[in-house]
Amino acid sequence: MLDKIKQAVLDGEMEGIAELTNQALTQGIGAREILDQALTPAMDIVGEEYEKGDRYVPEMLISAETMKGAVTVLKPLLVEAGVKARGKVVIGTVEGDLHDIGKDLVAMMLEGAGFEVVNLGAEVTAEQFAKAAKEHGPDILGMSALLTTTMIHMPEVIDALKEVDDLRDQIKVIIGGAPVTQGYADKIGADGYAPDAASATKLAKSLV
Ligand code: B12
Repeated sequence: MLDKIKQAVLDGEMEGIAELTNQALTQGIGAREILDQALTPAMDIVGEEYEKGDRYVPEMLISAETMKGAVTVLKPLLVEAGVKARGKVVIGTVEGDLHDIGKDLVAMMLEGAGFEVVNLGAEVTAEQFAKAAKEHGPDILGMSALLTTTMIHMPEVIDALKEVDDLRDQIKVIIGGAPVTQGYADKIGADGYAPDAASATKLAKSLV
């Protein structure tokens, strides 16, 4: 059963995943077991295949969606059992930028890896990022930018975090998006950069 669920995530079988997950639960397999022994290993493989170039973005999205379908079924049980999230991430695309496909992919992969994710959407101003950081108290704040004209808002967000109760000291800041580089992350004082969703998950795990 666990192998079947793992394979369904790898194959992106969105339609059947909720039923399959429910079947496993009915057979007495625990929610935690399904998460740790089927879903998480499947997404690890998806991430590895993407990094090697054996899997493309649409396939990764479909697997991430399939995983989400299973997680939706398991979530109430996991919460009941007191399984703590790996950490909390607030993520959004910066002001003036409406590209959200990559950011949503990162958000989905983070959820798949066990993080609680607050997705602020696109065109998020520095003030909105800072307000959300104060409200949700995340471990990590993630920013995405796809335009050279909008990535310049990233340091503004870092400054805004410094201005609200020294939030900058309590939160790790990670950035990404096509024009963004490790060099830019270093320049603006971010804690990390990742070129894709799979490495964003690795980065987030390493920071909490
Ligand atoms: C789809 C798209 C659009 C769609 C966006 C739809 C949407 N809802 O997102 C639409 C049509 C609306 C659009 C509009 C525009 N676009 Co556009 N768009 C693209 C396109 C083709 C694909 C972007 C994409 O989704 N890639 C797929 C995802 C999966 O990849 P990704 O975003 O890079 O994300 C990955 C990583 O970067 C990383 N990542 C992303 N975010 C984060 C965050 C964190 C924290 C981390 C760790 C990692 C991470 O992980 C992601 C997943 O692996 C790109 C070209 C390209 N090939 O990139 C142009 C592109 C980004 N657009 C461009 C431009 C110019 C525009 C417009 C200005 C066009 C115009 N004249 O109107 C407008 C701007 C609108 C605005 N204000 O934002 C240029 C940008 C040039 C530049 N250097 O500034 C590009 C590069 C095209 C080009 N070659 O000219 N666009």
